[in-house]
Amino acid sequence: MAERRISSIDGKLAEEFAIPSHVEDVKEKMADFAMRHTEAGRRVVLITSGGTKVPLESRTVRFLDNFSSGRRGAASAEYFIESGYAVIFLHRHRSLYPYTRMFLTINMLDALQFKVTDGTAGNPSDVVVDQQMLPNIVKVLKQYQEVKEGGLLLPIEFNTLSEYLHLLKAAAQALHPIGSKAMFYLAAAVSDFYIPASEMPEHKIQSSNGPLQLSLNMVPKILSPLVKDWAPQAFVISFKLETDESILLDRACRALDTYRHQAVVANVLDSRRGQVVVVTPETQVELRLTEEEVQKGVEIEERIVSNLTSAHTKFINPVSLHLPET
Ligand code: 9Z3
Repeated sequence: MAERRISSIDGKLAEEFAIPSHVEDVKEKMADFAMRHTEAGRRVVLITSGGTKVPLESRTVRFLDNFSSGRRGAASAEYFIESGYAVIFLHRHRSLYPYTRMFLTINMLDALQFKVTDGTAGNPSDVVVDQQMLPNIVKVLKQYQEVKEGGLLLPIEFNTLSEYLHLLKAAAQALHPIGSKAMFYLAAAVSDFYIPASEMPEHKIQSSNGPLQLSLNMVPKILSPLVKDWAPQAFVISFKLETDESILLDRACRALDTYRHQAVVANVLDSRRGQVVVVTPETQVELRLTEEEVQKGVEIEERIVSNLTSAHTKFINPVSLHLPET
């Protein structure tokens, strides 16, 4: 019965969601990355990040989108790398990116100047940075270059829901060989609804036809085959977002019950930057920043990553029960 459900999700994926042409190349890259780092003694985390775009026309003019900025995923990638992980960063095109995320609101051209020599500016080869406009730029640049040199971050982009689904499946299969050393940190805000290719108009929907009524199908729950079939030994974390706090923990527990993975990070839209609950089958741990910590620039992702990396260690090396000899 369970097997039939899994294969029907797989079938649906192949039939109703266009397969990106580069998926096999990306899968090979991810598998090589995972194997190389595992052999070097590192664990590997696959982070999904950002929202998804659901097209309304196949020659897409309009689409449905959501709020996610990708900040959770980008910040978490940095803390995982700091904790010794290698990171596959499966992110929405143009959502926030590790390290550069800190400078996104700054106009680069305002932060750069030609160097002034002999009272004259203008040697085009000498450009200097105004470090007041780019706070921490030296520290962040150093970190970024170390990460690049160590090959610790593998960025993979998606745009549409179809790309996200196929690339996540490919990632899960690519990480299968490293077993429990793999963590899945599914922070992307993925649409629950879509229009199947067979029902999508090819051309731009005409407003002259009057008001538009949309009927959307349910997106298959791919957490199910991911946990049971594609990467059954991995440590899997999903995220649950609600706007109504009173139903949040119940929904998180239900997800754990349904998919049988290791933890759900539960958060409410408005308070997500300062407060989450990490829900496992045995525990509910609230992580919350104080006002003072927020002022100091502490980020909740540091706490989330610290909690989950410890749990991952226990997952990989379960403490064996030593009974006293009689
Ligand atoms: C989350 O709950 C993430 O924490 C956020 C992060 C998307 C809220 P930002 O990108 O926000 O930093 O702006 N992600 C999962 C949200 C989600 O759609 N989950 C689904 C659900 O709740 C299923 S996994 O049903």
